[in-house]
Amino acid sequence: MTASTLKTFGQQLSRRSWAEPWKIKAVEPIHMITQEERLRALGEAGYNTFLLRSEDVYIDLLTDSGTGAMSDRQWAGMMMGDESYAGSKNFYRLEGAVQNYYGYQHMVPTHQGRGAEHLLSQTAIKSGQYVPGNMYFTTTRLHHELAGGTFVDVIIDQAHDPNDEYPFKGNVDLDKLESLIKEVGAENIAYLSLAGTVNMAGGQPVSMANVRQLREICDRSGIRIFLDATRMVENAYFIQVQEDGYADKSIAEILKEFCSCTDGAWMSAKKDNLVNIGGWLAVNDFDLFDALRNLVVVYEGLHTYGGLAGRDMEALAIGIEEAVQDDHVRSRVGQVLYLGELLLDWKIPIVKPIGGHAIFLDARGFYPHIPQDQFPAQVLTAQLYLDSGVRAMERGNVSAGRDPQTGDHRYPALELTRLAIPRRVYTQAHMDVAAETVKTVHDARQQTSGLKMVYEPKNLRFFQARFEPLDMVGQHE
Ligand code: P70
Repeated sequence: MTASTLKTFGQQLSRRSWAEPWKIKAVEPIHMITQEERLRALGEAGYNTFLLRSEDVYIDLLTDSGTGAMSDRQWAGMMMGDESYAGSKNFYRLEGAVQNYYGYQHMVPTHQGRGAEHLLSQTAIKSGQYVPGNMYFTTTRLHHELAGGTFVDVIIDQAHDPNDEYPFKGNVDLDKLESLIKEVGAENIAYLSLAGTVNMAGGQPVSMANVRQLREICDRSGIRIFLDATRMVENAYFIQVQEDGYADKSIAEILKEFCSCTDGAWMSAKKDNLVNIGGWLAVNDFDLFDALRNLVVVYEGLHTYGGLAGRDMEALAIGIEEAVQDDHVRSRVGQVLYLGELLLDWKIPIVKPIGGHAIFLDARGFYPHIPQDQFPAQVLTAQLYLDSGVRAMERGNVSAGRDPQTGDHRYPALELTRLAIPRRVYTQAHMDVAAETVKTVHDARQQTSGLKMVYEPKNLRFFQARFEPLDMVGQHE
């Protein structure tokens, strides 16, 4: 199929519209609790939106992970689960879908993305090696570190500036990568850890030109490239609409071309692949696959289910097919763009350009008076929830954690609050509510004060950390 046969209604008529290519068949009621109840709920949750009960949330923009709506075909597929311990037919359907749409030869299923990160890191990183990548992701970097590796950020500088409008802010800086190779030697580099649309940078894409150049550099030095394909379909969409020569190629064609420049990929299927749980790891090298297949039985399950039920693998195989449909991706990214453009019209500080899966509010722009060790992005998530029951996620100093060497906060350049949009779940009217709450909180920004962290877990602290408003600290002591 060529891209022209896949054009949406809006595109065919040269209109801007990006209406969803589906209608709603089942609904789940949601409701908004009172402001008094929200204040109590947030206090009980230690001012951390990860610790709220979902029943106390009105519009849940915490994450786009596992929160999407499955299609009627996927639900029908759930009834086709073959729950045999070994050799389930759904495994072969999943393997076929990964081979067909991503192009890798060998696939191991995992329970979710971090299961795949664990297996890859333990297998492909030797203690003491470096792992360059286009900005850190929390779980990815932790798995590098747990395997004895050291992550090195080689993303272009523009990615750290929320106002730089370069269209491919996910790109690797080739000079940074080459200097690292020169400095430490190719043998001390485990692999290049490349993410398609960079989550922590604001959902920013990598260009096809960049991955081609990376392939060349890595071929010259014998370094492998592994792709975090979690949101690579959305990356393919940005290539289609922004990179010369790709306007007439389908998302599916672009996805496969991009993946062909890499040696393998890991996946949190809870995002692009439209399932509530699942992941996979796929590589071309048989020996590496053999090692991964041997490790998956220790941590996840047999290599033909990897922690998933047969029915989950079936829904995932169908999800992969649906994920690469051009009209689906256009409407998905279009909804994110709709929310972002409302906020830009109101001059709210957000990361630009607008990315694929979420709007990232620039918390420094909201609260220049709150120092970074009083967690402005955490403050912003709390304020949004208090205003309207909209749940967002901190992506700043709390998420960045502590430097293992110095023990100090990492103080990242980006201090962001993420409004992630689940796939096929909310309507345009819900986006209006989200935009309005952001505006209200922005209008009240000068009266807002910081937070103190009163409980800090060792790993991935953002999930379970607890806070108190600074003006309240001491009242309980
Ligand atoms: C999110 C989720 C998960 C994720 C990801 C990328 C680019 C790997 C994974 C891991 C969930 C999350 C995870 C850690 C902190 C906060 C939120 N991202 N690579 O909301 O996959 O969750 O399936 O193990 O975005 O962005 P998984």
